[in-house]
Amino acid sequence: MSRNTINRGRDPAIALIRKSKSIYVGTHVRPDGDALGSALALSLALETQGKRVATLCADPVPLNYRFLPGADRISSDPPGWPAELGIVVDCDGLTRVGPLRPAFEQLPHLIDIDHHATDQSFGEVRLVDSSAAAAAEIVHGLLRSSGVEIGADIATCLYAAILTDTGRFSYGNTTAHSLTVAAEMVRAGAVPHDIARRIYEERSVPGTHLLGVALTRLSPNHDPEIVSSTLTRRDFAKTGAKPGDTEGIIDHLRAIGGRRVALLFVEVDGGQVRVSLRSDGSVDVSAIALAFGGGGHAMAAGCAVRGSTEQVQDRVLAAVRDALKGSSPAHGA
Ligand SMILES: [Mn+2]
Repeated sequence: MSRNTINRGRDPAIALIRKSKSIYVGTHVRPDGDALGSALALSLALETQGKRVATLCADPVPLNYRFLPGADRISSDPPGWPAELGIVVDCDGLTRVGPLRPAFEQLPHLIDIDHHATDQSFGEVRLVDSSAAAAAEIVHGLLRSSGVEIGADIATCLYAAILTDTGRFSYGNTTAHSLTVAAEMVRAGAVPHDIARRIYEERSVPGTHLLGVALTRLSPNHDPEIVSSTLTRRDFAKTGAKPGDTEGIIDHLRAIGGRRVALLFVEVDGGQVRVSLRSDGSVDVSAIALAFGGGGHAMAAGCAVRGSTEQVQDRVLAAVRDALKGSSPAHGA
């Protein structure tokens, strides 16, 4: 979608916000930096406009994001008061809010702010722009158009969101606009070295052991263009690592040269395997994830698939091989 699409949605969004006194801001389960940064920046901004705001996420805030201004306000349960409006950020479909879905579905008005390529947009106003590197870029545009003053707290949230969704400004989604907004946030008070240290340099000892397990279990070299690794529930039990400790492991796989697709399979409770997919840009992994009920972006996507780790590996790897056959390697990548 073009920038025009989001500009068309911006005025109706501002009008809806203006007439709403109470608002639920929600984001997706297993929240990442963009989910949290976007939801918090928006919540803080709405409060400066005198709104009553609840910030909702079904899962707890991972340790490395607890420094974000307002992180302690995030709740997994809707408050006792009803809202006139719901704003959902960084969600590729309303199902992504998980158990909070009924709380948002019953609201009279809903705004969807998202940047995923697999269009599963919802709500009466949709600010969806797949050219945005992060939902935070769209939130930033909305705040700008609303005349909100962006102070250090909001700037820190938006900077953290863009930093993480662009892989520290290294993924293919990074644009001049991403960097311009980031620079503007630094001018407004975000401190790059402090934010990077808190997000990326807080890995626990059990989390580091889990990373070690993933790295020693790289897939055998049958597929020279694919690299994958698998973590089982036993690995978590043995290392003492928590589910959130898998964050960033896929980046180590992605860093292996000459591989077009990197995959991490993580066995989770309930007989499911969570699959993270990364691409060098020559193949759209969001299409693969979508075929398994997931979603994401061309270069970073995910899905949860029912079955044993072996079954899920076989099925997903077969789909990846098919996709690789139908495309050629990225130019010069
Ligand atoms: Mn995002």
